[in-house]
Amino acid sequence: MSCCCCLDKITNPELKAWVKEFADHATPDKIVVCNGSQEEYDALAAAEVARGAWIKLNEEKRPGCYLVRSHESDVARVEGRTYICCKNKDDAGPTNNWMDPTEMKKIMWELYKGCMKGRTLYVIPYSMGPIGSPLSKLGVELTDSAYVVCNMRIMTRMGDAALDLINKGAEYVKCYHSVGAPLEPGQEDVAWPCAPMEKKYITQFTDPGEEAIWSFGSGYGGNALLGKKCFALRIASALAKKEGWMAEHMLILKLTSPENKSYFVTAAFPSACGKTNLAMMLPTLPGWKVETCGDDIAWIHADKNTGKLHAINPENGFFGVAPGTSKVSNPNALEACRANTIFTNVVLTDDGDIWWEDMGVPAPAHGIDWKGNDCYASKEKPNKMVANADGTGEFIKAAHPNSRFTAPAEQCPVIAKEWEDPAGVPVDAILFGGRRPSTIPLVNMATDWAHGVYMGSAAGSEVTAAVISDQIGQVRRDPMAMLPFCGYNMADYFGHWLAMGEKVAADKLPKVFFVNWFRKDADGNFMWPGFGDNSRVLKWVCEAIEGKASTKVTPIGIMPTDDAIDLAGCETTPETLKELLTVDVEGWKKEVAGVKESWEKFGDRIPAALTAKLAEITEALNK
Ligand code: OXD
Ligand code: MN
Repeated sequence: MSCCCCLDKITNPELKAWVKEFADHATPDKIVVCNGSQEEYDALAAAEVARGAWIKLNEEKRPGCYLVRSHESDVARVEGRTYICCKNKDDAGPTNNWMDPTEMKKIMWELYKGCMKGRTLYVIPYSMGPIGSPLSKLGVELTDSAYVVCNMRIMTRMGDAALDLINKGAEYVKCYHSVGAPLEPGQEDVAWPCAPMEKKYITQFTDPGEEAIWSFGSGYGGNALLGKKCFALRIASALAKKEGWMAEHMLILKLTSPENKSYFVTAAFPSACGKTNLAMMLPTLPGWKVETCGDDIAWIHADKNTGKLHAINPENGFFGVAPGTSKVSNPNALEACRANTIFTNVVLTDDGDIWWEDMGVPAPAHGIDWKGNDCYASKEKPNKMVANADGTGEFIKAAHPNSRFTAPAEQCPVIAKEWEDPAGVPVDAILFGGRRPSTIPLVNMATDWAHGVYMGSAAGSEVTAAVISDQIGQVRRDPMAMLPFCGYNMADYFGHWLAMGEKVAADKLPKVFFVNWFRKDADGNFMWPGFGDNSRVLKWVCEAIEGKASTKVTPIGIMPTDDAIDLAGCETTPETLKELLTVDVEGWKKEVAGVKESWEKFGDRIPAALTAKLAEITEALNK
């Protein structure tokens, strides 16, 4: 191994020893300690282009942008291979895969043996949250993937500044990552190396003082960019429980009224419910403005100065789902990825640009799909692609449904000036939501914090025919949108939410709301226009925060009166709005029974305050 002199940059002896120990085991050809510079990023990208793994996009149309195609088997997070490892199985809870930490370490250490042969070991020091903020946390990821280095540079504050803090003795979380594809001498590398599914492991060790992430076999997104889901949610949620704060799967937005009063709102929605769109929304209500602080993760603390809950976005970029991001749904996201962006698994056009389904622009006459095959604009529908050169035949998904753009947050045209405030932003409202074609009204406010926690614990999304046909209409519960991301027993997590309510005076706690943009009528059409028109709901949320909203008390919470949502200039009729704001008592009885059933697997670990809330709502519905 050529042990490069840049290891000298590591003056923290414990970090140096840890890197050396792993290098001796994984046997890379060389070690590079990443400094996080543009030059370093450019050189890595150029080397990936030179070996044919990445494609440099048209410099005029997409300056500083690259297209990468993953292996066909390595396209998403692998929840079935994701583990929470702690000594006591019950602490991981019934919603997480669990293995004994010693056993898992044995399996994975064996996998790591020689796994970096023929490759470079990159040492990535990084900060989740602004460098030096008391709310930020540090990590070091050891990886053999240049794709990971470049994505981590966009998604985190990576390089010398983070290393400096660690060299001075700051705590950090140790993260191993390998694509799990050693190269024998003379063997040519493939474009996207990875290991077969049965060898992939995404492991979080969560016992106090033992926090670590070991990832093997996948190079994609949340499996490999370890600062994101593994650290900022799974490890962070476990740390947060211990230390008295919260790590949540939430966007953070700043909303400013025509009177120039600003509010900060966080929102937790499961995947495919439009978090990034809401975070960057262009309000249709005149005079209202939405700015973005974050689109995926919020770390929330009780602030000593303001006495309120404050949120920071620990990330530095957006790892957004490409298909569906369009000039209509999210022009700000499109602008954010106009330059300096890594695109993964989208379509390459003949002029060196990119395309995906529902981008709001017609499909190119010819392109290369995410698998590297030719694809053509459909004759039948201009916004679809087919495999036949004459434009006939079945539509294909030319961009993978989970194709992504990795873009720097600062490039978002509506990034809020407070987004990097080291003290975070004061949270005025928390929204929960999901894709619910029936029953759940447009908006509903919790009567108190415990009711808000109940609302979050009941969150879920209805499975549509397009996804899994034998579960149509069924609700998949995804409490607080954290089902795949909570690093410990979810019943204890509900308890922690309740405890956080004690840290702040009742009048300083954020108000909690449940929203549903996805109600459908009997013909299956959406009843609410969504997107920029969601500003109408946000306006009512602000009025409710001010205590000035027109409200009615219902068995399920506090709702707008039929005329309380501003419909000026909106296509929705007052009759439809009335329907969207009606409590379907029979539907709600089933809903509450569904929540109760979803708690059964936690046994008596569900906090009494939540059981009491459920009983209270059931009683009110039965009256
Ligand atoms: C994400 C997810 O990638 O939630 O943000 O899956
Ligand atoms: Mn997410």
